[in-house]
Amino acid sequence: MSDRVLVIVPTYDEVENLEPVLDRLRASVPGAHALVVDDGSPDGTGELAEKLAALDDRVHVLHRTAKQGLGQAYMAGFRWALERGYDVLVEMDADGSHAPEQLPDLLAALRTADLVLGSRYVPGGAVTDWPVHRLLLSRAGNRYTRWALRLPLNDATGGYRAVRAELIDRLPFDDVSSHGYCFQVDWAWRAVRAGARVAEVPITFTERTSGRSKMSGSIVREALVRVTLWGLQDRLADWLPGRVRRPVPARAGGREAGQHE
Ligand SMILES: Nc1nc2c(ncn2[C@@H]2O[C@H](COP(=O)(O)OP(=O)(O)OP(=O)(O)O)[C@@H](O)[C@H]2O)c(=O)[nH]1
Ligand SMILES: [Mg+2]
Repeated sequence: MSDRVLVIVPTYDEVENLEPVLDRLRASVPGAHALVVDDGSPDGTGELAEKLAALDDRVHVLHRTAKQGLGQAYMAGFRWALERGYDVLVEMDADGSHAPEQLPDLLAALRTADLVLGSRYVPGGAVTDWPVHRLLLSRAGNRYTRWALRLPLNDATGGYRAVRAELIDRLPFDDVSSHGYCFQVDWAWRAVRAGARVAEVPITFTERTSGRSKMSGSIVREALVRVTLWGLQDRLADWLPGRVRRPVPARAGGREAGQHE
């Protein structure tokens, strides 16, 4: 593939995980570049990223001063990539949960799609080492999201994705304020409503073996509250067309295309 691929890796306290994941990425897709977006990790992840970047010109680092959440980190990474003319952007966690060895599958599917989601919940997808309550939370969260937003995706909260830069360029990101993995739902929905071709390919998600999870009650609450409000607002827009603004515009050519934006 001659596309210029940038893998965006957000980090907060991932000093033990970063180098192995970049090594695996280099072995799996040697032509890809990586951008580490570090939010001033106290454990020195940012300094380590600088050292790795000095040794390999395919590795880049974007430092941010404070921990502002996954959404802000990815949006900064997207801007960085668009300014530099990358063709394909990839989201990948630094903790080893997203196997770089499966990136070729995502990139292959991107030949006929604008956005490819690595999915735990399509046939062939899997989650290893998660306690039952975590798996239930994730599965229920995805079922609820699918129903509330009428979003035809099985794993809208997942964070292993490949996307064409053109799609990112045309999606409105200015009003995105989600912080945690709600950000993933937010922009997947925008992509579907924009009429993008979205594909899901199976991935095996592996729980981190080092470092601490940044998942928290407030991240789950953010997703639950926002998805519920968006779903209600979207249905109100069905019932009161022209009076209620959709949270995300309806698909171009759809019922209310262009009406509210
Ligand atoms: N730059 C930046 N990265 C973050 C922030 N929060 C999380 N990350 C990174 O985002 C990725 C996903 O975060 P995790 O803590 O693994 O969250 P998770 O995958 O939902 O939770 P686990 O399944 O428990 O690992 C990791 O690479 C984190 O280091 C943040 O505020 N800023
Ligand atoms: Mg993780």
